[in-house]
Amino acid sequence: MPTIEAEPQPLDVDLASTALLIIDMQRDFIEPGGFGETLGNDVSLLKAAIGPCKATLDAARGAGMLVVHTREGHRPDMADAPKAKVERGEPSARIGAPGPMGRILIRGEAGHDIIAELSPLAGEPVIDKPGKGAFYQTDLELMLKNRGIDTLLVCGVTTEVCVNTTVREANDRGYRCVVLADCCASYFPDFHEYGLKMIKAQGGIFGWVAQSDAAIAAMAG
Ligand code: C5J
Repeated sequence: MPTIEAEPQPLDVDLASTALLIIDMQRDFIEPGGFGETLGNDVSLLKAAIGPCKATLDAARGAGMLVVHTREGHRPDMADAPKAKVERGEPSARIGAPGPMGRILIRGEAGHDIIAELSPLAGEPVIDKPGKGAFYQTDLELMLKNRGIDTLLVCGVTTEVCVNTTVREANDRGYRCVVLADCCASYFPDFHEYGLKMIKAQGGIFGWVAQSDAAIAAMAG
């Protein structure tokens, strides 16, 4: 069984029961004109995660692993968007408002798409989630259970928001999560750093943290 060099300690992984989970690598967060930028963020800071994510995705596909993608967003009628979430930010640039990539954070709009570099292949599940956590109001847990998955390699954006929320949800459900540090990014570099520290502290209270190279080596081996 391959071992991933990780912190706080190396972890043995059975690839047949391990999935790659790629969180919200969407145009709305990563490209100018989307939700991330309307909130006042420098979206260029997220670009560093794209190359490592792509290399990890290629390795997972090569190893025949389950790959699951998520997208944060809402129905066009916004019936699934809580008022408290919609009310944040400048009124002209809130969720549902028109932007250069279509309505902000709305399913079916260009901004909601996963970036071209990480486009899902046919057969790879895409989970549309209304919240920050990928387990909230989705069928992710059922899918993982039906596939016998007990370990998740987690990539995506942003580290301290949707990645951390999902890892905490997964940890409480009994999944072993290995967060791939260079496959994640934040608009706030210090939040990225501390988001990862929070996961691996206290003996790995929420999970493990590794670099993509270590995961790729385990997938290849
Ligand atoms: C945010 C996310 N940051 N995918 N969403 O609002 O992390």
